[in-house]
Amino acid sequence: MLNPESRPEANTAGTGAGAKDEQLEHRRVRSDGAHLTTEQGVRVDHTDDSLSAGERGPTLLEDFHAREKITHFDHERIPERVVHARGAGAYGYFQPYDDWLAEYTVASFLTDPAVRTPTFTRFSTVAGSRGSADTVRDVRGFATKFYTDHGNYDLVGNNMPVFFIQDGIKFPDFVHAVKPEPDREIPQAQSAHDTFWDFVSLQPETLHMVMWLMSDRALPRSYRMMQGFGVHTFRLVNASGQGTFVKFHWTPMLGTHSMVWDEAQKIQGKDPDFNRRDLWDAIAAGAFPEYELGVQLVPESDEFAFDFDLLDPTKIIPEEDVPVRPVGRLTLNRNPDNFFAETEQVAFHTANMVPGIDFTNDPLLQARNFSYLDTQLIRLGGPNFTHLPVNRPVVEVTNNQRDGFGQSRVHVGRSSYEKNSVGSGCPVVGGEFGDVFAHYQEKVEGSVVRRRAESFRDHYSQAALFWNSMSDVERTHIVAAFRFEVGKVEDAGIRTRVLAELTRVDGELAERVAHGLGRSATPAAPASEHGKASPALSQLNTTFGTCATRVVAVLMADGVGAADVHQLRDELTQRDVIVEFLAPVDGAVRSDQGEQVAVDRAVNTVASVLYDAVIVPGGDACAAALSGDGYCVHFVTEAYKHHKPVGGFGTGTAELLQRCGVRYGSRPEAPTTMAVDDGVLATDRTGEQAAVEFVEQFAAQLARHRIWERRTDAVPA
Ligand code: HDD
Repeated sequence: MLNPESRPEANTAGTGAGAKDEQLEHRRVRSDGAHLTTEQGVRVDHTDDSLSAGERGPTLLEDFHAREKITHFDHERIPERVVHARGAGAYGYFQPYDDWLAEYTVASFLTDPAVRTPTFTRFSTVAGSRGSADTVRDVRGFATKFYTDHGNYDLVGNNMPVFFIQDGIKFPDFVHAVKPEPDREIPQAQSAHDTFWDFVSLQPETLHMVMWLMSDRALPRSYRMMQGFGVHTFRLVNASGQGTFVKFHWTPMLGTHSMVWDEAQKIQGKDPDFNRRDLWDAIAAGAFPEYELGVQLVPESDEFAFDFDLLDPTKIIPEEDVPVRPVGRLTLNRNPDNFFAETEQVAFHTANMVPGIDFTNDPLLQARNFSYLDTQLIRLGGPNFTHLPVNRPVVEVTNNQRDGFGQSRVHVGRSSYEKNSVGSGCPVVGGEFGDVFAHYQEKVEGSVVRRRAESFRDHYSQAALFWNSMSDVERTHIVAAFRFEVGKVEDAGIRTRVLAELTRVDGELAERVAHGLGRSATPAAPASEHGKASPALSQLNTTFGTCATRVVAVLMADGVGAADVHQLRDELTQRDVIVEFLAPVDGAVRSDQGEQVAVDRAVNTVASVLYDAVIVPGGDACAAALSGDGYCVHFVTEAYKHHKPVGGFGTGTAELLQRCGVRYGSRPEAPTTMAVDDGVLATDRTGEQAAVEFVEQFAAQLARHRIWERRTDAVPA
């Protein structure tokens, strides 16, 4: 339960924020109190038995109801997205903080703080199919459709700021390599296989992105706790037609946090819908996810001021060189009504642009501008997918495009061409820049060539920059990820080539990976020894400080101190922490005073990997019962192994934590005073004041997300 006072109102009116919701209301169909009819609106008397000649005879063709019902069912599926098939979406709104960006763009949805623009955002994994698990090692999609007053604008980004390839013509090759191998169709939603690493080893341009993929960024704790990036350099255009290069960044207000790999793998079995459920539940509980939009701006005069090409999507602009300036905030405040109608049918397109934003010649972006429209034609069955409720702009659509499968507009009048006189010359073409989209007038000249620019050739410097910028713990995770992934590669030649490429990024990285593979790294000088780092790239340098919406398990059994657990829950809920009471069986446990304490779930229906922290309450009988329950002991040990805060509150809990292998700093036994060490907090005190002090300290640990410095290699879970 969240603290009700901190819940913002859903869909509170603001300029335009409710416009999409109002539009959708006209398309919502509710069955409450309705009669069952055919698609023709004819009421049906019976739907459980087919019409047949005699009770045991053949089914009759004239049973139009059965035929229609089965036919419709037979056609229910549409092709899944060729990439990003697995996803979850939510409606919301975007609101700028102020108007400072108006100097650079005429896009009022980015510059007018009075305007709340309705949005739909879809998060996704990339490689897996629609039914694959959420917590795989993968890039996450972060695509937002802004239903602006000037038409739809789509920012189709990822949670990593670079991409695997530089030119879209290689996208089919890349996707074929990462998808399940075509003969056996395995592995599902994994990059840990030969074809992916074969591609990587032969295409050094992938290396920078591969560093991100092997990092904790590929294992977000929640869609609510990951960054987003537009990736490409785009262009803002102001009222005088002047362009400025721009990179878009989304920063989650809850901080950027990840899981550990072991945990992510286990969640794939315990709750394959983990991230989807997390998003839905948070929005349903009123804990609306929020992200700040920021921009890095580069004047056109500085186009060549960097040691990389701004048009190269495998490069970042270090934030230390060009700071990210805040623009406004996205709030996701409404779950869709129907997954298929909205989340599945939403159609994003990088070329959905509005006045004030424009493209650059990034060759990856140029290909995307073709691919997204093309893919919707097969996925959604024809050119009228823009009429689908989730895809419709909130502004009027008037043009001379006509007919096609699923045409839902009834165009009135005789003219469907431009210019016309019979339709009074309508729809009228043109208007002031800002109201109309006019392509940016960039001067372009050159010979027709099929050749990569020299400025795109350095594939190692920023891969090394990323490695240099990581903390020790992040480096350890990256090395472990490479060992896991390349360790799954069967072809020895591919392993050798990957190690050779890593050597060119950083010698220490290559050596540590090679060691895990039982090899020695091929000696070669790193291609880049600039020694530079960008501190902003380390997740440990992102924002910490809130424990809101973290989920804490309180394990309990008969004999628990009822007043204590309720007090703990109240104190944590005040901080917007979600608390669940778990016990060996569902229903209720009997407290030390003989009263019933309601249990939220039986512990065997969940697992520690689904929680951010665990608390074991006393007294002695409860602690003893939990000590004797293997599932409960494993729960605590595993949470401890995964660097989560662990708490013991009340008598007997120090012994219980010891039984679970929980160490207190360098000591095996937890002391009974109220002190925290290594993310473990234990006390044998009880009562109201003790609970207040305990939660104060425990919440601070929770806000750290994970106790990364805790050594857990030897923990057997
Ligand atoms: Fe893409 C989907 C993000 C490169 C072709 N892409 C898709 C989605 C996201 C991205 C978030 C899911 C949208 C949704 O939720 O419906 N894609 C990216 C990013 C890229 C990128 C950040 C590099 C910077 N994509 C990329 C290239 C191509 C595509 C180079 C093709 C040349 N992407 C597609 C697609 C998809 C898609 C095939 C599949 C389903 C869809 O578009 O609607 O057209």
